[in-house]
Amino acid sequence: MSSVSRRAVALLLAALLLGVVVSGCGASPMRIQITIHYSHYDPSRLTVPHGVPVTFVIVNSDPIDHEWIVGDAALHQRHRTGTEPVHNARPTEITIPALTTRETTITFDKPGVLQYICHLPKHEDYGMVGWLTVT
Ligand SMILES: [Cu+2]
Repeated sequence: MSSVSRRAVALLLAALLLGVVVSGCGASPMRIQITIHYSHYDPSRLTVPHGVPVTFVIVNSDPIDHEWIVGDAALHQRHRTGTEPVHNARPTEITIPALTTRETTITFDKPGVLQYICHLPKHEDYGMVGWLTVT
């Protein structure tokens, strides 16, 4: 092999490696685990970037069902007065049955401060509230 073609092969390999790295980033969203224990979220404060998919892995370690509903103040006000009894249709509104784990992937379109709250009766009053800062 001439030195020119060897250099061409090296460049090609470098490009392939770079391609793998770049597509690898796109294929696996950022993952954040939130554990629910004694009707509280841990962590209860999170910061995520806007414009990229973020997968939330929500582990319910309690023997009762919970919700994880993320949004702004207006959304939470609607949920306080009641929407659906079980949430599965939107990535931002998840019901996590007792002792199960649910995953949801969300791309936040703009920076802001949101909250995640469980709107089952009395859970918010008990402290089932978290803050999500989107940067
Ligand atoms: Cu709850």
